[in-house]
Amino acid sequence: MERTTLVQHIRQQEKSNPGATGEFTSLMTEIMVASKIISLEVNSAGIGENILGLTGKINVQGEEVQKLDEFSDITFTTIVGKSETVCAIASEEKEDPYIVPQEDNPGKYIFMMDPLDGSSNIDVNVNIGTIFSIYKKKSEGNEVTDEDLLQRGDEQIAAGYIVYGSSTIFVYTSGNGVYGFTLDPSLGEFFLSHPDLRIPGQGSIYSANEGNWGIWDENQKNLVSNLKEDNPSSGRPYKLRYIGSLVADFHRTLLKGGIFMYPKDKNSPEGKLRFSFEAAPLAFIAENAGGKASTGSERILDIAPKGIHDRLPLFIGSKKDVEMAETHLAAEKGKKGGWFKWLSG
Ligand code: P6P
Repeated sequence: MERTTLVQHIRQQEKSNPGATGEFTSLMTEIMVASKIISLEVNSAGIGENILGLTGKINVQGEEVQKLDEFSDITFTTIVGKSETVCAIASEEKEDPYIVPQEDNPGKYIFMMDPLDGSSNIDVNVNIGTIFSIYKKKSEGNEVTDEDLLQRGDEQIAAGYIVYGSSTIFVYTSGNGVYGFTLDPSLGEFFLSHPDLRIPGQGSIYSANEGNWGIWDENQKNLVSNLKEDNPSSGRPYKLRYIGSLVADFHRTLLKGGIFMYPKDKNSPEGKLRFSFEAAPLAFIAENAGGKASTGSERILDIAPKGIHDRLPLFIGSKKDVEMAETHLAAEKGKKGGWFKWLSG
């Protein structure tokens, strides 16, 4: 059987782009190299030198920094920073973006990343992942400005994630379909394993941290109560699946459908997840796979952040399920959401 490598696929995609210079292929190749290095570390974590555990540092998000967080951040920043394809790298782990110095021949792309999302799960061997987003520099001249760093989600050139688990899978879109590649560790090569991924129009799984029930608002509670109602004719109750690692929960949603939600709550009135490093790239992937992504009221890709660490609520997955969620969240306070109204169309 013919096996298409990730680089071959990117080159094929780039051929259909007349203005292509090959810089995008170079950048994606370097992202792939970094992901292979991290995959090796993640899969050997706990064997030999002690790469597990905490560094004792607190990142800009106020979260404890795992050694693998720091390793992943440094690996991507070093490799992508030397690729001569990007002029800035913004990381969830760092307050300020890394600006590529002139002596390193900065390129035309802006690279955004969560270098290792879900890292609190590393020590319990749960899937974790890297999420990335690529924009084009918009401002004139060499300086990187907010015009470059705070772009609307739908100005992304490409987005992707790598999930490090039982196998390492690289998923990306450059706006022309969503493709998944599985790492063959014996060859050290990613091969096309998920051609043209599409999210089912409606699913039967919801994914949320119900431990936050007590700090959710009424409409959010009504939404989840509706999903759990025993009503087989409308495909309910939905199953609950929550891994607590966004990349893993999203990857399952992409493949099986349903809805992942991280709503705002009393402790996180803006929401917990980050626009630049989580919501925008996954929303770009979800929409390119026929799905939907919103804050519960606003399309994620219509948003331009005010700061690179902005947080927001996230409802993402099957189009019908996200629309159903939006209906409930828009219901008048205290009134049940319009599940049946929604179902009857
Ligand atoms: P909670 C992991 O820390 C993370 O950023 C995402 O990967 C995950 O979806 C979310 O937080 C889990 O948050 O509050 O349910 O532990």
